[in-house]
Amino acid sequence: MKTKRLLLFLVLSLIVCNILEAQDNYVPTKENLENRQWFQDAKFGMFVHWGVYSVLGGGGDAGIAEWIMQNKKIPIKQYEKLPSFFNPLNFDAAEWVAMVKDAGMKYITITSKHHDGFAMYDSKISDYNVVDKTPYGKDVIKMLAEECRKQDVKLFFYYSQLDWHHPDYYPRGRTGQGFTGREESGDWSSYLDYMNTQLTELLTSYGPIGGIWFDGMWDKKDADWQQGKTYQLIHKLQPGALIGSNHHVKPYPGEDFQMFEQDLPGENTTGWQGSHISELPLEMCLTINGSWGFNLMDQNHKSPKELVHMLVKAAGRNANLLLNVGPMPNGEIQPEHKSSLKTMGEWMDKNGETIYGTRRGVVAAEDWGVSTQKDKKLYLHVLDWDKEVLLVQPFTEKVESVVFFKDKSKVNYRLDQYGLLIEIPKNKKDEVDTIIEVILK
Ligand code: FHN
Repeated sequence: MKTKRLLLFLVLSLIVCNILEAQDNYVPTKENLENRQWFQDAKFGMFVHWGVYSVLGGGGDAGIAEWIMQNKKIPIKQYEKLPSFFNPLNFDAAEWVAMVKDAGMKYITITSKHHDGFAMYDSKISDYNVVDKTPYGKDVIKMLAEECRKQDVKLFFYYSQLDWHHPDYYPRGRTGQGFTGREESGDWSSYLDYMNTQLTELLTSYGPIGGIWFDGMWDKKDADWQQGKTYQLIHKLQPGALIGSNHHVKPYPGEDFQMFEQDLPGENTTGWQGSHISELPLEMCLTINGSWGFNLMDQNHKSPKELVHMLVKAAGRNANLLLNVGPMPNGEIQPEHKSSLKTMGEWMDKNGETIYGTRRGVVAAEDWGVSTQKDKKLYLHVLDWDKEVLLVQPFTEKVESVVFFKDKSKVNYRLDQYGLLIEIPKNKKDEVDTIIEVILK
């Protein structure tokens, strides 16, 4: 077994070493560009934060559960006991993927390794993984990948560059200091080789994947991440795979999409977002309550209406919504989250035409709502407006017709130099989103 591992490591390292140039002059392949378009059309995906931290369910705090190792200063020696309690007997990949489809979601992005360094797949370079260290002993990522393929859902891998477990993640960054019990030494380039080898495993053992969702560079902002080498490796192994990195700054060469965490593009309630919105496909990720990983004490769930609003507002800003669930240690998704996803799916069943395949409409996002558009069809999503007359301005387009999307009944409107004035009688208002369909000339 050991010799097999060593051999595989050598082969993977050889692939890594052959790819040295940076991605500065990166030109995406045709397949990659097509996937970017697919991504922008898809609009809605499920983020999954699942790891051995779920066993602790946040440890009684309402904080971010997957950070428990750092927040409670749990040394590696103690944290390493957690995998032995991780036995998700109720995990049913087919059910997860069916739930995703029913919610109207088109892809899943799952944590292959979070900051705790524990691989949720059968890593060969390290036995700190779900197959070797848990009583469950199965590769949950493989099970999910197979089911995604069967049910035609794309799978992306989240990968944390930050690592609180690996000794060579050194010099340490802002987190994972002291308490972990690691020696105050390490070889950064060995860590990068380790990371590239794990990425190679992920890109060669699970079939075609949607892309890699990086996180954690912010921990060591000024380190030499040799990103070009990593990005080139990924694009060489799977040219169509989309790369995004949650570094909270302007995208670097080689990245294929840009993400925003807990904020719509252009907003910065978290204080993490840079002001730059790139021309790349955009994605906003969001928690349903306040935690990414499963948190027993966090009952602060956003309502289905709030969640639909986020999806619509993101679409009106050209961004996808990647909505997070933190599965429980038994492998099930929290019932509250399942129920919200079901309600969103019902909404998408009726109104998906105004979201999927659209782009931000000609009318800019306003306090009352947003617009989405596909060719000559402009959809005004009136989300927050209690008056019966709405003046949409500026509005310089020529109009063919204006109807309520729901029943195609005519909307009384006036178009003049002030903009497009529309009447929304009380009985036509939708509690969640009053959608007005405007056919442009
Ligand atoms: O620290 C992580 C956090 O646990 C979670 O994974 C989110 C998801 O966007 N990203 C990080 C913070 O930027």
